[in-house]
Formats: sequence, structure tokens, C-alpha cells
Amino acid sequence: MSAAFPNIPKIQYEGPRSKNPLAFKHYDASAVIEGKTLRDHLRFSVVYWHTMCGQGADMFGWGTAVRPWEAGLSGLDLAKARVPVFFEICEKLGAPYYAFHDRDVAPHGKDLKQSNQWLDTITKLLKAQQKKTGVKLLWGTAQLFAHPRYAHGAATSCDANAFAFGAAQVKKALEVTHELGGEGYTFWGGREGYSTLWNTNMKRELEHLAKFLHMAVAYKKEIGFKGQFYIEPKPKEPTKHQYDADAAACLNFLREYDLMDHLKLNLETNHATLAGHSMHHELEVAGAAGALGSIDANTGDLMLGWDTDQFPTDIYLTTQCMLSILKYGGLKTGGVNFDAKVRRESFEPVDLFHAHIGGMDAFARGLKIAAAIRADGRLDAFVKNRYRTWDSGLGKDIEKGKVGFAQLEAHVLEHGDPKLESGRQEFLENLINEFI
Ligand code: XUL
Ligand code: CO
Repeated sequence: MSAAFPNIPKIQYEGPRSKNPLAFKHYDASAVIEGKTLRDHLRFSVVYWHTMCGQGADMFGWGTAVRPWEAGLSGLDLAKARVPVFFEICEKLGAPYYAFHDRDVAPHGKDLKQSNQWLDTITKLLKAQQKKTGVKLLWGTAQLFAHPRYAHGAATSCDANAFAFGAAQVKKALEVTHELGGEGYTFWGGREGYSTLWNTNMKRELEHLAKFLHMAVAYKKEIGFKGQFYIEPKPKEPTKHQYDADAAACLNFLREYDLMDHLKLNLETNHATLAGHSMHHELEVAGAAGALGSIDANTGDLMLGWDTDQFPTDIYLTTQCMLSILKYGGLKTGGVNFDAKVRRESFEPVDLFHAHIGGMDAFARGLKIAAAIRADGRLDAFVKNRYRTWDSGLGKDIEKGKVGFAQLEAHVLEHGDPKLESGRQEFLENLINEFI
């Protein structure tokens, strides 16, 4: 094991009374809930781009992060030095998975050939570390947004040559993800959107995006990659309007272009709130469509209107996430992937541990609370009862398609107004608070 964190031991579960900041208070990986260990429910994943590459820079200032293992290194040497440190973090946290972009693990080369060679070099190191630590790849992805060639987007670029470059990059990223035994592959729009409609042919761009994804589906088959494809909704940033704006927009796009069988959604909290939704809403939209795949676990700051990618610590949020996830049968190929970064002011290496421990504990609590709410049964019973007029008689006939407008009119003429009941929002909020 590398010595990047000689003073940080493997993080242990010490229970809710522990005052040790480097211990889990709630995440007991081997404890069992609803017949499954917490480890298998939550499938925690650490991201390479924030945890390893994040420097704490923002638009007003350069990086603040103190990362002793990076001293004096750059380019491929820096990329090599980061690999064992990253796996040390995952292993000490007991996180079973990780996720990366091609260009976080290896640098941009002078051309595609060199970039691919460097990626191959790093892939070997990643593979060796996976073997050594047992940490597995949740999903891979390609970074199609940082380089100037993607100024107009990649799959939705006005320039077919940029589209081609993006495709070549995804081809390689798929190969590498396959090589590393990745359980999935994520498409996030990057710059797939527009900044002004004056210069944009939206219909053409959407068709190109669909073409791009169909090519990826074909290539996946060609190389025998069995992992799950995900699309990650985000409404804005960096473009004014991203095409994969929210769960509903993604589902509509997938249906329109015959891609529903091939992609599920990877939902991210901060993206949901930027879209004017709660994460709970997005999870329910995806779940109802049978397309809930994975989550990028983070949170925004509601006082700030951008993607702050903070670690999730709000127990209401994690409870809502876990209620929806349990309701739709749990995460299968997906995981709770911390697409989150420490604050610019939290520049010491140990902050990376505090951040992940907090997120893991918050999700463990959310899971326990969600399971307790389900075991109690009052919430489910309330919702079931609320819809009881659909379980028999008229409601059942409507659901079964047995009646039309004429019969419904006859029903109203005979029975008059419905006798509605309260939605009991406050009662239910109090009920949830019994468990938090
Ligand atoms: C950007 C974002 C990405 C994706 C992967 O907001 O969430 O990091 O998760 O490209
Ligand atoms: Co994300």
C-alpha cells in the first residue's frame, strides 16, 4: 500500500456513539437490511475526477488543494502517481467501486493516438490496483467537454469532425471500461446543448446525438461489453440548455429515438435541483419508467445557482433517495456514486476522508430510515388507501379500458360529485419525522 495517508487507518464502523471523526457511525457494511447487506444495497463508489483530480480551483482563483503525492509531477508521471493513492482512499473507505473519465485518469495527448497510448498505460495500473484491492469499476465515461475541439459539443457539434473525434474517444473508453470489468458506462451530455438558438439546428443536433448513442450500442455489442449504459440528465452548465435536461426529457429522447432498451438513467441530485426538481421527483420519474439505473450522490447549495457538487449530508434527501431506490427494487448494476468534491476551503488530504465518511453515513442512515418506514407500513398503507377507488368498480373498469366517456357520463349523472378526502400532507410530514 502506498504511504499517501500513513496516519489514516482503514475506516471502521464504531456505531452512533463514537466521537471518532475517522469512523463510520452508521455505515456498517456487513449489517443486513431487508435481506441484503448495506454494502450491497448502497454499492458506494468514489469518483476519480473530483477526488483525485480536483484542485479546488474556481472562476476566481486557482487551486488550493494540498496533495503531497503530486509534488513536482505533471503529465503522465502525475497520472501514474495518482493511481495507487486513489485506490488507497477507496480501500481505506471500504468503497467497493469507483468511476472515471478517460481524461481524468490519463492526460490529453497531442493527438488521439498518443492519448490512447497514455490511457493504455494507466489502464494497466488501474487493473493491477483493482486486482490488489478488490475495488471494482462501477462505470467509465469519456470526457467530451474540456478540450477546445468540443466548443460546439461532441455528438451535437455543428462540425462532423468533432463528432468523429468524440466517437473515437468513446470507442476507446468503452474498450477500456470493458477491459477493466466495468459494470456500466455513462453518457453525460458535457456540452451537448446550445448557448444560442440563433446558430443552432436543434432537430439535426438531436438526431446526431441519437446516431452517436446507436453507434455506441452497436460497438458495445461488437466488443461483447455487457455493462449497463446510462444517460445522466443535467439542465444547464456548461451550456444554457443541455438536451438531456432532466429525467423526463431523457426518457422522451430515448423513446423518440428507439433507445429505451439500451440506456437507463444515472440521476444526480444537484442536476435535479438545477432543473427545478427534487432528486425524489427524478427518482420517481425514472423508477416509474423502469429506467432507474444509478445515482450520482451529491447535493447543491440552495443559496447558489450552480453545480457545487457537495457531499450529501441531508438525512431527508438520503431517506427520499433510499425510499425510491428500495421501492423500485434496489440498485442493480448502479451504485451510490459520490460525484462530489470537497470545498475549496477544505484543502487538506484528510478532508477527502471526512467528506466520504459523511456521505456514506448519510446514505446508511437514509437506508435504515427508509427501511423502517417501509416496515412500519403506515405510509404505504396511506397511499394505497388514497387510491382505493381504482381498486374495484368504476376505477378498475377505467384502468382495464372497459369503459369510455359515455359510461363515465352516465356514472356522474347517477352519482353526482365525488366525495374527496384530505391529502394529509402535514400528517404525513409528521409521520416521516417520527423516523428521522
Ligand atoms: C457533470 C457531471 C459529470 C458526470 C460524468 O456535472 O456530473 O461529472 O457525472 O461525466
Ligand atoms: Co455526475
